Amino acid sequence: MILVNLSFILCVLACFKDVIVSSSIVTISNNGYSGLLIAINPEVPESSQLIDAIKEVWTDASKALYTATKQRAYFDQITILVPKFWNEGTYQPAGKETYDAADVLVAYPNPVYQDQPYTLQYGGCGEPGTYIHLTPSYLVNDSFVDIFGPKGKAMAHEWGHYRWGVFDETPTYGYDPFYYNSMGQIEATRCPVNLKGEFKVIDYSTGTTHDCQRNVQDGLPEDNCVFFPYEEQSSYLTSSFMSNQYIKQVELFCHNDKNDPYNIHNNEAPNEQNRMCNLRSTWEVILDSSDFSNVNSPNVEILDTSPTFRVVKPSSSKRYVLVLDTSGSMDGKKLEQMRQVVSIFIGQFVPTGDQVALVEFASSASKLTSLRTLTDQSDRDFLLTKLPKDASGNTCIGCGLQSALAVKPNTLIFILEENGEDPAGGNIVVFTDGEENENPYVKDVSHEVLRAGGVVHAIFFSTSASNDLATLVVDSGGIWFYGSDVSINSILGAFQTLASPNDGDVYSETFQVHSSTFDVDKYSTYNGYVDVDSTVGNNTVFTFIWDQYNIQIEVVLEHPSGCVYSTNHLANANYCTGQPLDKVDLTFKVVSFPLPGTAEPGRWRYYVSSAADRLQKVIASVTSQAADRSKQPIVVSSGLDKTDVGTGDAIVVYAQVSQGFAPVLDANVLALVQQPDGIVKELELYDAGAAPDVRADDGVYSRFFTSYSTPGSYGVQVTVSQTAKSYKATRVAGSRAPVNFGTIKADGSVSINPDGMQYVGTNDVTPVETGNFSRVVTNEGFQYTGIAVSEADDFFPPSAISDLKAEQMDVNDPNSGVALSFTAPGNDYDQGTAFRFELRYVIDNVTQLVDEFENCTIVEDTDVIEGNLTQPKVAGSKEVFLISTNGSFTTNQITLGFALLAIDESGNRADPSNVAPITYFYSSPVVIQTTTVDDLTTVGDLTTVGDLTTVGDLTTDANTPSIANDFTTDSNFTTDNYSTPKDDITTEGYFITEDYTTTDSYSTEGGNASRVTATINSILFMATLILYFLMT
Ligand SMILES: [Ca+2]
Ligand SMILES: [Ca+2]
Repeated sequence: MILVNLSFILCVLACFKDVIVSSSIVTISNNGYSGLLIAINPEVPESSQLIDAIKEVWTDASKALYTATKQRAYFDQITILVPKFWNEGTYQPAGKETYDAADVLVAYPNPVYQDQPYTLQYGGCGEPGTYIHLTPSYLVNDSFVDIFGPKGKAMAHEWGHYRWGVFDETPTYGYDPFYYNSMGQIEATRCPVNLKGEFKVIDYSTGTTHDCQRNVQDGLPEDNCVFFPYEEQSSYLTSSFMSNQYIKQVELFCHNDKNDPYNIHNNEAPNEQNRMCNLRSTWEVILDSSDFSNVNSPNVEILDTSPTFRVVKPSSSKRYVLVLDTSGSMDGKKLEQMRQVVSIFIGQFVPTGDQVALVEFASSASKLTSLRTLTDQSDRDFLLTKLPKDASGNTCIGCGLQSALAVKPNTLIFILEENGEDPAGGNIVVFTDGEENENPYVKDVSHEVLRAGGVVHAIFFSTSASNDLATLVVDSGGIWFYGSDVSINSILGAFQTLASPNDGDVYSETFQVHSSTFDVDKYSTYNGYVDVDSTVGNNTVFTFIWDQYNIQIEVVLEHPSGCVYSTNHLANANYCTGQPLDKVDLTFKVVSFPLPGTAEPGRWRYYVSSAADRLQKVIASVTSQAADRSKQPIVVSSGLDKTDVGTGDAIVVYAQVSQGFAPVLDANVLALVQQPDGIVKELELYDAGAAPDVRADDGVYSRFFTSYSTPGSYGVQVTVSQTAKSYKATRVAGSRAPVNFGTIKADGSVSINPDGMQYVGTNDVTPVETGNFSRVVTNEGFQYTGIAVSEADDFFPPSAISDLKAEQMDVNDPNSGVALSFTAPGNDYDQGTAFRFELRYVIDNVTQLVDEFENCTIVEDTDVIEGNLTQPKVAGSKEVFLISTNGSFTTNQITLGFALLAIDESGNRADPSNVAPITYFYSSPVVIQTTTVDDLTTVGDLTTVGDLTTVGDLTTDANTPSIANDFTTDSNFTTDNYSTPKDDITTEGYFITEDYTTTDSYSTEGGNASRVTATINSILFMATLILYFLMT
């Protein structure tokens, strides 16, 4: 418990990750994984004990993984990246490794998960996760073994989520912990069903358990009921790692191998694995991964699975070589725009201490400056004087790359290593507007760049990306952006993203809080505003870029209090302290207002006017840093599921909004997708748990994008702002290591795990309203390589429904029907409205819906009691259908499975939905319970039934007076120990007894005795019945 409290104290520290696309470089060959990167957050103090703990845990993990994969995989090479300020130990210099690209983060706790290991996993079945998060406390404290099992096994569980995209088989948030199996019996959600145990409610205050009650409505166990596995399982049990990894015998994954029926997948459990992977076992999904399909077959000869570890530290500064295109096509406006954005990158974005060099290329390339460390303003000013002013000639991108690597061609004295550093990990940023047309080509120099370890990024200032350069970018671990000269704010955003320190230190990160493009003519004033929130404010800069003439724009910036800063320096009674603040750069056509201190939170307004005779196109951008280290800034990161998309395929845009590790919910999240023609399409992203969004309310917002028009490169920006309801979440749905709440020992006694208590329920924390805020992030771009699409074309089917749920309307009524609920897909994936649904079902063999949907029985319109299969609602709406199940069955219950798909008006068919199985009762499973309830209405509170076995509890129940009324005329039962009624009841005459359970004892007082006896007998009788029922 001490650990928990400590966690909360430490949690004021921030930890996050900038890019949510998986940037893992883990590979597997000869059964060994290499490239695994474990990064320690900069807030974690230096600790050799922590390094040792990481090594020990992952050495164990390697062994567990080798067993779990049946000798197919282990961890061969692992790199540990320590923070750059750790300086007591001996660390090798890091190459490309960055905190943001790590597979495993070692950072202070997520306020909701505390020290529970978990994986950020928002992709579909079989898709990799974003990172595994471990806390230093988890790694170094042995006490966690009691809660999550041996750490190596817990890591193997998380690796399942992270690497192979399998999901939990235990009930995670939003999934039912108990269900009726096809025999009509209650089962705990788990895998396999042969993992045996009992259902208990834990009373942590007394350290005791009691049997679970059943709900009146559906007969399933009460809310606080927990599955307690037996500590000793059958010797056949070996699975499952995604279910109860803490059980001693669990060493493998649930599978579909009929030769081992004991550990076969449980496809009846209502868990995330069954929903997301459509009833497939975790082991099937794992074997289908590229790690194992036709490669890395089992190798029993690996005797030592211990990984080798490298411990590395990043260099203290980042290095950038800007490789700028000055070919003829850049001449004029484009060159000027490039100069503007690069001037802001150098002037504002690159953190102090980092290094920048400049190279230009056209028909050939030349170095403009060596790497220069940005120590003060003079260094930035010096670099700005070196920016190219002319453009002519051909485009030789390979020359530029070679020049980034070599001062003189062929000597390979790297610019990146001029200051004595290893070129590995240095950033080469290529800014180009065209296809290369001069030797050497990119493909001729790619190997040199890769060998040197440089990370290549590209900004394509054109309608298409150079394929070879895009490939090199991806291969080198860089990112590429696409921008149009129609509006350069996305390019500005790209430079903003590139300037991120990638080291996990959110307090040194610069955030873009506003970005907009607008026109100003001579006779009008444009006004806009920015909501600066209290989590940012340091080093806030308002920047305005204009494009016409050397006639500057006039800008008035209004503080939330009403005072102003202005480019007009004439006397004004309402100037803020510090006026004049503006820095006007006529060379680059940029006005900026670097605010002193911490910007006042609130709404800042700006007014822009121009004296030019022609329209001025103006870009406004506002950047800021965290206010102080006591308050985590709200952070947005975004990603795409791919960077290449063809005809008929959709791309998924993700954005994660968080404050520290806590998700921000109900935010207004928009993706702005810039087409090759410069037109921007707006797409709202949702966190509702409908495809493509895996989980509702986890702060990851997702949406399909299908609005392609022409082949070419598309840029993506994401803007996020609050809605009236935005708040920091109270809970997180996610892929956590299941908790050992306790076990049943071999002698039948219950062993409660006291440390499990903190993980009971949903771990709600108090919601915090965000207030007004705004953020802009610029994402990597993507290429559409399909055919041109016109308005009339319809290449896109509706999306596959991923959240179908089936429930019997009323388990007590055999004619109540099946309620189906799901989120409506659209005409094109999740856009628009589909044309109709095709709903099918099977009896018993529910996997038939997965294997051969088309051969399953169709649900006719006449079977639909409520809803209309031919009138889908608009995408994102909640759909509910009530299906008739009238018929004559001789059994008490049957198993039904449902699945459906949507069809658009062009006849495009979606893939079938997840399969929703249901046990449908013709004979109510809660009949006995109902009778019991009726009989016990005098008690008024069925939840005390279990307590009746420990009779003393009854008197503590709030509803006791209703019992008391039956027994007595007043408050005899308000005292605290019913099991020794003598003590309690002496205050009134009639119940003076020696033995409460013996009915004659009550008759000693005559009068009320018979009524009392009857009632008590009734209660005891029913309690016996219920116990009997629970035991069967
Ligand atoms: Ca989500
Ligand atoms: Ca369509």
